[in-house]
Amino acid sequence: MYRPLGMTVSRHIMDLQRMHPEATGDLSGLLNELIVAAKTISAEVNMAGLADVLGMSGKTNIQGEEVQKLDEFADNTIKRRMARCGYLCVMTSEEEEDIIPVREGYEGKYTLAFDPLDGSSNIDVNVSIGTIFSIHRRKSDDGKSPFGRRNTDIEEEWHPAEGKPGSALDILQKGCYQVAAGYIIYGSSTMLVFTTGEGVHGFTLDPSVGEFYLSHPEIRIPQRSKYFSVNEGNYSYWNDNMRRYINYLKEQDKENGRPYSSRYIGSLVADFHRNLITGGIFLYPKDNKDPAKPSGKLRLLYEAAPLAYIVEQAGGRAITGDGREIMEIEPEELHQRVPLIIGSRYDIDEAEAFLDGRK
Ligand code: P6P
Repeated sequence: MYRPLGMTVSRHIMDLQRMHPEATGDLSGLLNELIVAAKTISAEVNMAGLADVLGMSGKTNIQGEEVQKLDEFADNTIKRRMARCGYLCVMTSEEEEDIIPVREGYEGKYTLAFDPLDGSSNIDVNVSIGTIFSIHRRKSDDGKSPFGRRNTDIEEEWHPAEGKPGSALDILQKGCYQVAAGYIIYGSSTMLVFTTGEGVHGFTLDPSVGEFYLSHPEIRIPQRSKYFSVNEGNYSYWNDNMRRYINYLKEQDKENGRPYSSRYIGSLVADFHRNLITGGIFLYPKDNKDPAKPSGKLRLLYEAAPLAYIVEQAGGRAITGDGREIMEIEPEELHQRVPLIIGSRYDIDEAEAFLDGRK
């Protein structure tokens, strides 16, 4: 499909919809509502240094983390706007313990999982942060996911329980059943990057117009990289295979493109976005640093699964490092954590060989 630069994201979404005559326009409406929420958050984030929104809110979230005022603002902005958009049957937020119901009488056929402001510990030091979202179709009355195959782009004959509130069961679906996933990165510019299963496209916000314009059509992650992103401060908590892999990347072997360079911001969306554009491998493996988090720090529904969908659509790969593809994990609870190793396919394959003990 021809995508001229200067194309707005709204036009891009409508063009995608036109490619599916059976589409009802609900997904387009849902994405456009999310985009309005993103613009609202972007304006607040960019004012953070000036307005009295810096610092802590004095509350803690389900993860036991201090909730920053901007976290709260972002969470509320998305919740309030999406609760009555009419396209969702249920939502869940990384900041909230339980599912978030939609307004009665406004129930629709999709579900939304979101991390309203990931990397919030970086807010006060002006490091890029981001919003991550993941969209599924609700399960049908018989409790089955509507599609049996990955990244379906065909609306099969299916009758959702229209008009009924959704439940956690509608949320707890494999990443491969996602209908759309994306993130907004609030950095030197605000960018929206998302997929609906037909490639990955990036849009940059022109704040003077309030429009997202296509700036990165058909994003493809380089198959091999020269960057690795990991918090080496956790080295002593990793297993031997993980240590061997990172040591291997740092060895001098110019013929085989090593040593790699280390790039780690400590803000997942920023680290992921850089790797998506330049190539790279990001690792947040399981470690024995915190007995309460044996599977690492990152969450499946709000971080790993949406970014896995994006990276696979861009030609990359996402695994746990203990034999599982992120997109195939059956979620068991809303705030489930998983190890995340994601990025350029060659590097993920090589990391997997070390972590399996095969290399
Ligand atoms: P660490 C930010 O708090 C976050 O959730 C992700 O954005 C980031 O990738 C990770 O934690 C950083 O964790 O343990 O390296 O500080």
